[in-house]
Amino acid sequence: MKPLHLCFVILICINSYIFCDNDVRDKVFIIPGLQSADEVRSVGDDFINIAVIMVNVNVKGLVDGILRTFGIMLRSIFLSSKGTPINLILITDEKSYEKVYSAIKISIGQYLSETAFRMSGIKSQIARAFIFPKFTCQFVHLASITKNIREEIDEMKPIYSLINLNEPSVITVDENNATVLFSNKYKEDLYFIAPFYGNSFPHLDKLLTLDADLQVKEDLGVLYEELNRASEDELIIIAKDQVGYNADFCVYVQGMKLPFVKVEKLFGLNCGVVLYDLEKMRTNKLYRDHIKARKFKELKSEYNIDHVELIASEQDWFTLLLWKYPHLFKILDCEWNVQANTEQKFPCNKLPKILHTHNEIHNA
Ligand SMILES: [Mn+2]
Repeated sequence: MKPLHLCFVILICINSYIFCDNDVRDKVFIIPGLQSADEVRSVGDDFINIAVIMVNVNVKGLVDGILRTFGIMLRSIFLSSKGTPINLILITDEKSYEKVYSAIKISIGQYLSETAFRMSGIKSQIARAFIFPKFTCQFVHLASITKNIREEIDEMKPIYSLINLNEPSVITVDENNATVLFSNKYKEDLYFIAPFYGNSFPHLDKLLTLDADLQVKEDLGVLYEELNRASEDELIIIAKDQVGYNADFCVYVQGMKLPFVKVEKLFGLNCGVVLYDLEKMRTNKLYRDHIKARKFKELKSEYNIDHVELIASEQDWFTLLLWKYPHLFKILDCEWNVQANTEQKFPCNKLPKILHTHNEIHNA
């Protein structure tokens, strides 16, 4: 048999292996339909739990292109996988559910066909096709999370976001007039749920959350391992902000020399890639005390910054909590969340393991 014919036979075999069932892609959706967050269970000890919020996919202008961007991220996860099994949890709403479902099926199909048919480097592509990760998918209703924390969310909104902002606004970052277009979307419920993930997912122990505008270049099991390396008190693993959207604010608070601030040089955080130890979030008394109603307002007042407008919702709350209690956080290496904004005040100079594209769905 000529080499070309042999290649052709191999490709046919791969495809019949992958598509031997009706549609193997449907098998990833272990629980069809939307479920409540408190119903979500681990699908196996070897699986990592990854949550992505995908709501308002139909609202034009708010998140244009989110499905396309999400598809790119999903394929990048498959392509960089070395086989770590993934349980993907989509936090979504009724209107978005079917579109997100289709986007996942399409991404799996595209990945499999691209991988099988790519003619260059056939050996490695064949190897990749066979290490497509064990992959399951569950859909969670956003409202099943927010209904239990309505009071807390409503308390946070006016103090950690520009609740009255109706149009995107421009914020000057530094003396060179570098600007960030700050979206008016940060007053949405979905930007206030992260502090409560411990209680929202009572049957999960660990969770990695990803923005939809990422390009993943490393097996996410490697990142998930960080949770096992964290100390007893480190509940949340998160990278520093590289854009510098709140750089002036950091300098301002630093200048106040508040005695309870335990971080030497203040910096912001970015919630694009975050690891949560949910079990520790449920059991750590200090943390639990701080996610009670009235505590969100109290924390901001303690800094004597009631007159300062905070803009980035839960991300800014995490930042204030970090400055006071740094032992609750582990700082993730910048290579796991390289923020690709055009203007970066604190650029990461490493090759990205995750590139945070900050495209049109995410302006800051
Ligand atoms: Mn983002």
